[in-house]
Amino acid sequence: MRTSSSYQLPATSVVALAGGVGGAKLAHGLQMALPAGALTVLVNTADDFRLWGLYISPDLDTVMYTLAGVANPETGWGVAGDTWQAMEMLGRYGRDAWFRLGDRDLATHILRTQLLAEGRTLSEATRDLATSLGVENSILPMCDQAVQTLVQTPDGTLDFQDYFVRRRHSDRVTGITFRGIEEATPGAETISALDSASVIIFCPSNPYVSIAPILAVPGMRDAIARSGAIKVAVSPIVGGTALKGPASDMMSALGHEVSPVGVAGMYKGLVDGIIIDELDRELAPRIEAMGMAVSTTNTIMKSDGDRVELARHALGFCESLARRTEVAR
Ligand code: FO1
Repeated sequence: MRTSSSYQLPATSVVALAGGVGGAKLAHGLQMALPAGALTVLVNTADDFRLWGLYISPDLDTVMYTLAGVANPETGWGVAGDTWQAMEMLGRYGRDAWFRLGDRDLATHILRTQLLAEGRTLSEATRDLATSLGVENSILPMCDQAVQTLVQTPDGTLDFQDYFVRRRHSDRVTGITFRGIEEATPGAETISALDSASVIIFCPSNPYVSIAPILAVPGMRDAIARSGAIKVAVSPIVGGTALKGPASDMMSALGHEVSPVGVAGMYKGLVDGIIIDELDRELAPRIEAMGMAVSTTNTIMKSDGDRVELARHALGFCESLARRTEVAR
């Protein structure tokens, strides 16, 4: 869905940092609110892994399918109307198909794996796939090098999808590391998008396993800090819990307050402001005391209308912060 009355910030070019379903929903809202081509979504790839010989990039695909309008509306990941015959056949071969890959989704993994085997970078393969699906905005992996999130638990260190999907994120998390991050580097397109951005939005994605890996790519924090863009985060924590996934469990296990105040603390120094849900309105003064501007609105995205409303609100908040900065000069 693209609305005809696109919100226009002057000279807008927007970078959204995203991972997972919440991030993809706001990226979709931004796509609907902005002119085609104005948005770059910078996506976590530390969830990527190989399965059945295929290179799977769950967050890139969730963003790509969502922007292409083909995401499964029930799960948020995978393709709408997909079938599961390949998984059923793997079951007949006696294999544990714990990570559910739909038949159409499998085509994406087959083609991406082939493109990478031919020597294309992950950025190039992503552009090829997204363009074919009709996506008019840029989707960029956080880097082209292999980085893997490892989750430390009392039962030992787990690969991310083992922790997240196979074990249903039920283990207590004692630490998170990103294997290979030292060798990672932001791509030239990422640096150029951040340099020329007027707005950078941290989507309501898990701060530990979606946004933190992006920020951990050497040079990324500096590139964001150097950018003249207005930077705003949207809290993924509403009313003391995460809308989806293990973010709130991770926050309490890792010693952060499970609230937008805890989220603000994690992004302090990186963003100019944070959007929190109306339900958390009373927490605004505590965040403002940290030197961060706060705006409240409905952040729960149940419909396409909610996505575009939140995107417009975020862009409007950025515009008001830009005006405030102008006045202060
Ligand atoms: N999440 C699940 O909870 N179960 C699955 O079987 C599953 C399969 C899957 C297949 C392709 C894909 O792109 C994503 C998939 N996800 C699945 C979601 C995904 O693993 C997580 O949401 C992210 O890694 C966390 O951002």
